[in-house]
Amino acid sequence: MRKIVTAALQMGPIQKSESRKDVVDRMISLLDQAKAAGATLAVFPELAFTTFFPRWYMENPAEVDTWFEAEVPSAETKPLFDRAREHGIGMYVGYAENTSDGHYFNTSILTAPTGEIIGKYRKVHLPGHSEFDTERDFQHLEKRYFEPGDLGFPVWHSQSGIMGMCICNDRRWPETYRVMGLQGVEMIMLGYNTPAVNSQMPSEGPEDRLFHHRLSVQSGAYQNATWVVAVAKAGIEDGFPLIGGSLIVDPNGKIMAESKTLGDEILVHSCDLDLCTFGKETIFDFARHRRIEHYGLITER
Ligand code: CDT
Repeated sequence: MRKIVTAALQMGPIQKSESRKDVVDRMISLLDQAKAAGATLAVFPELAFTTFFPRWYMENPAEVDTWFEAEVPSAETKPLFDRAREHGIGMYVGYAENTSDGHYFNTSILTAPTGEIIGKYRKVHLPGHSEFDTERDFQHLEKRYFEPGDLGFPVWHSQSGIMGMCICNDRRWPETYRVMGLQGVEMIMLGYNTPAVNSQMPSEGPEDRLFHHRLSVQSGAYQNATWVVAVAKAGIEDGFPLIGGSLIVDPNGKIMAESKTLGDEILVHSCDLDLCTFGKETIFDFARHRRIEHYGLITER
């Protein structure tokens, strides 16, 4: 058995006024709980160090830059990385990345339990819009602040398994899971910030939002015979509600753990990666059963 005791570290809201230091202190407290529960893998949300700033329209580049990390770890975030290394916990952490050559991405990194950064992913599917939209109840300006990820969907070997990453809206696209599935992925980690109402259709509220979230994650796990750990930033940020519903889903698509609150909360499950084998060798043995001669349109349009 290849078991990874995995902690989904849901975070409650982060208000616009909160400092990186306060947020990192909260994250360290969650990591300490993960350690006490025996975890060697911890998954944090998308854009974990700040409020979900793409809801704010900004024109001043200097103001935009304040939400991005020019280096990770930085002086402010290093204590988190130090604590993870001391605990022997590998981490998935989402943050806004400002590269040294002037690019902007919605990024996640993966560390090994030794503390080394072993993987980087940049969000491919950017939802929302790039200009202020008067038709929406609130803004979702990811297309303004981020470039589409340029790294594809790689996988990494760590903790005796094959690990993959994606971010929030990526979880709604079957291609995300399948590209990693084709590389044998056994554990997909993802963080998210999902508004609890649809800004373009207020009748679509938290129940629908949670339904589509579970549907996407559970089907991605089942159809690719992989664990998926999906972790929210939840609760009301500066008046704008985000769903919770953090999940640990097994390779059969079944929910093994789900968060109950909209605050900082830890879910722990011992994920046996060998449970991926049956699906990968039978109904989802891609080499035997896929019919790629009929799939061309997927990459043509
Ligand atoms: N962060 C993120 O990707 N959120 C999106 C909201 C979609 S509505 C513009 C999501 O898919 O949850």
